[in-house]
Amino acid sequence: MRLSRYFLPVLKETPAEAQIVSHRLMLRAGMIKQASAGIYSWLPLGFKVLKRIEQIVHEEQERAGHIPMLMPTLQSADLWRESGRYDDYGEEMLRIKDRHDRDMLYGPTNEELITDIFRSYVRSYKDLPLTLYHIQWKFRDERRPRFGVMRGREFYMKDGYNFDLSKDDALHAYNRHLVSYLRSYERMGLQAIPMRADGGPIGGDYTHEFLVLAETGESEVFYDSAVTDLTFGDRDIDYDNVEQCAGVLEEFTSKYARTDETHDETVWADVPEDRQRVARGIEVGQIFYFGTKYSEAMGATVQDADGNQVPVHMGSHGIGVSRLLGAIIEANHDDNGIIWPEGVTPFHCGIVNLKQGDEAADAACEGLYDQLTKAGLEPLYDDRNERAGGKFATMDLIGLPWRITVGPRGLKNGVVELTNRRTGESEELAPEAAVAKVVAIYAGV
Ligand code: P5A
Repeated sequence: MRLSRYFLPVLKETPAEAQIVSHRLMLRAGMIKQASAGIYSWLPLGFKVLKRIEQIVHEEQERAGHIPMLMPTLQSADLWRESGRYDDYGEEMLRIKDRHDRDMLYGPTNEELITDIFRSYVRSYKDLPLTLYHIQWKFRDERRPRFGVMRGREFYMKDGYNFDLSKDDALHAYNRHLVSYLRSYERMGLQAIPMRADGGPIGGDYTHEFLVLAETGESEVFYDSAVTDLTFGDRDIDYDNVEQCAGVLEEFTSKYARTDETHDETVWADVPEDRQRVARGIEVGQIFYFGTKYSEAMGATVQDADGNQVPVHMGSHGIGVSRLLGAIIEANHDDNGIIWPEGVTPFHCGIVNLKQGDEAADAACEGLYDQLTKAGLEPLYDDRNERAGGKFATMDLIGLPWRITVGPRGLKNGVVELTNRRTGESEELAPEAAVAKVVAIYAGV
C-alpha cells in the first residue's frame, strides 16, 4: 500500500475523551471512529488488525478441530424464553420489535441459537463430539461503555460451543479450548493468564478467564508470580490426546491465579508471600463448562449406546476479538505510539522515502516495495511529499515493527537503514539484504 493512496486519518492532537492509552492511540492512529457510545466504525488500519486477529483465531480453532460457521446477529426472543434467560439477562440485552410486533434481540451471546441448531439435526451419540464456533458481532447494552473497543456495546467475539455425551468428554473439550486459546494469544504477542473466575450469566462452575496484565485493566487479579514464567511456545499438541490436553491445563492452572470474584484469602495465604501479586488485568477470553443447563431446558438430547435419550453436556468459549486490539496496545506501546507484535501488525514493514522525487531514492523504494510484495508481505510505503520528521512520527504512531528508510545519501554508499520499532536499533544494509532480513523475520512468525 502506498500511503498517498491510503485512508489513514491520523490525529495530531490527543483526543480528550480517551482515558487510556490504547483508546488514545487507536483514535490518533486513525484506526477507529466512534459512531455512538460504545459503537465504532473500523477505519482501514483498525480493520486490518481486526482481520489479522480474526485469522489467527480461525487458524487455531480449526487446528483444534473446531468447525467454523456463522449465525445471525438478530435472534428471536422465543429461544431465550425457553432457556429462561430472556427475563434474566436484564438491561444489557438490546430488545427490538419487528414490524409484526415480534420480540427480537441483538444477540449478546449464542448458547440458545446453537442449542436450537443442534437439537434440530443431531440425534445420536455417534455424531459426538461436536464443536461449532463463529466470529460475529455481539451487542451488550453495557451500563458504562468505555475505553474504546475494550468495553464496547457492539463488539466482535469468537464464540464456540461444544456438545459431548459425557461430562468427561466435555471436560476434554474444555481443556482443548484452553490449549488453543493459549496458542492463539501467544501468536498475538500476548501473555494471557488463565484465572479461576465466576460463571456470571452464562453459568457453570468450571470457568476460567484469560487475563492480560495491565494497569488499566478493569479486573482486579490475585496470582502467584510463578504463573508469569509459563509460556506455551511451539509445543506439538495432539488435540485428540486427552492426557496431553489435561496436562497443559494442569500446568497452567495449578498455581494460584484468580479474579476478585473467586479470590479466597485462606488459599491465598498458602502462596509464598514473596510470590503474591495483586494487579489489574484485561479479560480477553473466557471458557465455560456448564453441563446440561441449556440442553435440558431446550430438549437437546441424543440417543446413547443403550438406546436412552440423554441431554448433551455443553460448554461455551469466547474470545474478545475486538477487545484484543486494545489489550495488545496496552501491552505494546511507548511514548511515540503503538508497537505491533509481528503476528498482528497491519503492514509488515514501512518504507520511508526521505526525498520523494529524487530519482535514485524513488527507484530504490519502488524496488523494495516490489520485492517485499513478491515475497508475500504487505509493505506500507510513505511516498508522500512530506518532511522526514513527519513521516517518522506517523510510522512510529501506527507501530509497524520494521521500517526501511531510504535516502540519497545512503544510496550513494549502496545502503538503506533497517529499524526495529521496539528497540529503536538501526542497521545499514544493502537494499536486498534488508528485504531478506525482513522476509526471514516473518517466515518465523
Ligand atoms: C462464551 C462464548 C460468553 O459470552 N458465551 C459464548 C460465553 N463469555 S463472555 O466472557 O461473556 O464473553 C467472552 C469475551 O468477550 C469479550 N467481551 C467484550 N469485549 C468488548 N466489549 C464488551 N462489552 C465485552 N463483553 C465481553 C471478553 O473478552 C470476554 O472474555
